[in-house]
Amino acid sequence: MKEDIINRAKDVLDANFQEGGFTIPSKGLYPFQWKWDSGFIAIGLAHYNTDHAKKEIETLLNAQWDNGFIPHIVFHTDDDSYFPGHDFHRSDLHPLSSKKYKSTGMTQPPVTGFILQDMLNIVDDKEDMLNFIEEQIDKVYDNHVYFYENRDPQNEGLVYIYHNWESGTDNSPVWDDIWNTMNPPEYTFERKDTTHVDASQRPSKREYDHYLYIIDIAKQNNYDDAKIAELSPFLVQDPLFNAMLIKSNQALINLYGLIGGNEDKIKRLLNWQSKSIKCFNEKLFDSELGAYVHYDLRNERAIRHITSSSFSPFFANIPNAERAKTLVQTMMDKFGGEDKYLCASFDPTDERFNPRKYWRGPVWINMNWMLYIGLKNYGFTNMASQIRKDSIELIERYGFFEYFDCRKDTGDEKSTGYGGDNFSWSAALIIDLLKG
Ligand code: 9WN
Repeated sequence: MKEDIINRAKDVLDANFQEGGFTIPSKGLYPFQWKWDSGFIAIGLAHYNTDHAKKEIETLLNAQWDNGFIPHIVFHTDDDSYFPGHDFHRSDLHPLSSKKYKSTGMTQPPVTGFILQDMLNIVDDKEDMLNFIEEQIDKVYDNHVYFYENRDPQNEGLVYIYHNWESGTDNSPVWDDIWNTMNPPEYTFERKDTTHVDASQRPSKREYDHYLYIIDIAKQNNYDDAKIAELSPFLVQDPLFNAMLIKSNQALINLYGLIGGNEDKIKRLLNWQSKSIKCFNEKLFDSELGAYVHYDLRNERAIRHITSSSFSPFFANIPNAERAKTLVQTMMDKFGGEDKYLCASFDPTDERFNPRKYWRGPVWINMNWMLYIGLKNYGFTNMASQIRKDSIELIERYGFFEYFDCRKDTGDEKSTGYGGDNFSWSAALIIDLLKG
């Protein structure tokens, strides 16, 4: 059974690998290279095709801008089956954007640092992988410099995102609080996603108006970070995004340690690290909810809802032992129970929860993978095993979908996985969970 899933997962990844040396997340729905997808995909590839794993990361990092920024989508081809495409995003407006690759002008969670370390841990030929890492690591470091120098206006050690697509958790109910502060124009455009996936599983047209409007403001200012910080109606300190940055800081410290030299960089990373972890714990923990929450920097208030991102600090070793216990208790009370698969992307007890709509409730394998590793490292073995078991069961039951209903019994005989099928990171991370 285990070998069968691994073989089928490899088939998914191989079918999604493109001539240009990158892997699309899902055929039809997502035809380009996405930043955090690439990282998760490289982990799966590292288990059986090191060349492709290296290529995946190299191709992404080749599209880096001269200011260290790494975009969320790299448009390697002129495929017009995705909206909004490169002609809407217009990365060329930024003076330091890549001249060679068209991309978006927004980013995604900074996974690449810890991915490099994971790749090294997975492969047999450590020397070869360390050589590769030595070639690439400064690009990732420069990306962290970009974040701390441009995305932290109050010098807190916490970086902001200026668009919900930067979070990776695109239509989380958390963003509803921001949408309530905005009134964007009605855009006229042709949705492409809903030609691949039922509209009930995707964001609404009105949500897309908000998404496009924020990009328009950034474009009117040529994607200038200082202007975005001043003007964007969406400016959020996201626990998931910052936890990934902290996890990647630590990986860079470890990897530079193995490579040798680079004392100045290690010193700078260590400074960011202590400041970021401290502020993360002081500012983003909500003791009444017993969980970490998002902070709306534009409107200077916490967004008090619990999501799977609320538990991502486990992955980056952020909570102390006492807080970790509180966090697990919250997870068990609200997200756990015999009738549910772990871990819903949004609090199932909250009225905004929707079990089948994208990031408003469904289980995502990348979040589960992160939570599994985090909980295991903290010694919450039962909870970690449950998340691993549930992830494997969902894939066995439904296939390599993008997201899944967390209810074990939906009362619907036709229940299936949701979103894109043959979804790359679901395949990649199941390989890692099964081999780990
Ligand atoms: C916008 C590719 C991406 C993921 C995101 C996921 C979804 C895109 C979309 O697909 O977002 O970036 O068009 O909905 O939410 O996490 O990286 O798989």
